[in-house]
Amino acid sequence: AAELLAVGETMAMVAPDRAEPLDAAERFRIDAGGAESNVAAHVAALGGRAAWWSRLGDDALGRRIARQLAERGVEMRAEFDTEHPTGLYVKDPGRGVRYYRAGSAAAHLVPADADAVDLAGIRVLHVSGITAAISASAAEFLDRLIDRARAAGVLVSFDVNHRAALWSTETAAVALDALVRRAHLVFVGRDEAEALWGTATVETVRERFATVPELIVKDGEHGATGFAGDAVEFVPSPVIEVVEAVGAGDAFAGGYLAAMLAGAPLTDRLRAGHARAGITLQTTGDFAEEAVRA
Ligand code: KDG
Repeated sequence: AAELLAVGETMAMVAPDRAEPLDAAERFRIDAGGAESNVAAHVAALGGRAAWWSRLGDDALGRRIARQLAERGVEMRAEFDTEHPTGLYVKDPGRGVRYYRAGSAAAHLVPADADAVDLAGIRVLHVSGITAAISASAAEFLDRLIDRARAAGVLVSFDVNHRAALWSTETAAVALDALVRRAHLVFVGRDEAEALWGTATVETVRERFATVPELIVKDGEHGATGFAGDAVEFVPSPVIEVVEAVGAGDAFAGGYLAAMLAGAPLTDRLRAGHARAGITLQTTGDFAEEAVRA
């Protein structure tokens, strides 16, 4: 049975096979793309027991996502919505991403849905700030789910995942700050924190969120710092030739969480995060099983 449950929207991701602009690319893949399900897939790939819950459209893209995640060893708990579609996102390497997700099945999540999420036996609930950004009702759903997890003694893992295309920085800063403070384990980028809260250094991020039991501040190619209670560990990033970076944060979280579930100490969790991110940085996709592409 699953120990980790990831909850959040997964879309169909369209990405060029190679890191070339969308308007010129000829070959594409359609894969499951969602920050939280990516984390679950990485945990499963590393031998952890991971499940994923969200709502998909009852359409071909939704069924494709369900199949792909199951093939990656993720326990599929998603439900299908017969009225609203699966969202879509398209990668334009070097230029960012385009979302086609307004009104998606996941955007229609409501607070009562949180009561239907089965937390029995779950040690870690992994969620992200994206759910708070996709719709007001999904944000309320997320709040209620976190409340339930906390009440049940489930560790809440939260990746800030600020997506500037989905909401204003001002709105995001307030909402994401509150979510960080309610999590037990938080992943945040140093640059992301600076954009949201003006905390320019890794240390000022820790000062702002001093009450978070375990805070991981990732600083791109420099490295990641883990603050766990009074312990502080810094692990430099491996040197990687980056093909496309979207999805690397999820890979880091997946590596970290898999190591945590296996009982590894802080330094080893950070190392596992970097190792996993390094693989994903070498592909245009969101998820990679191993370093495969040149
Ligand atoms: O971290 C990768 C995600 O950004 C990608 O999978 C799409 O979930 C996604 C989102 O909302 O951006």
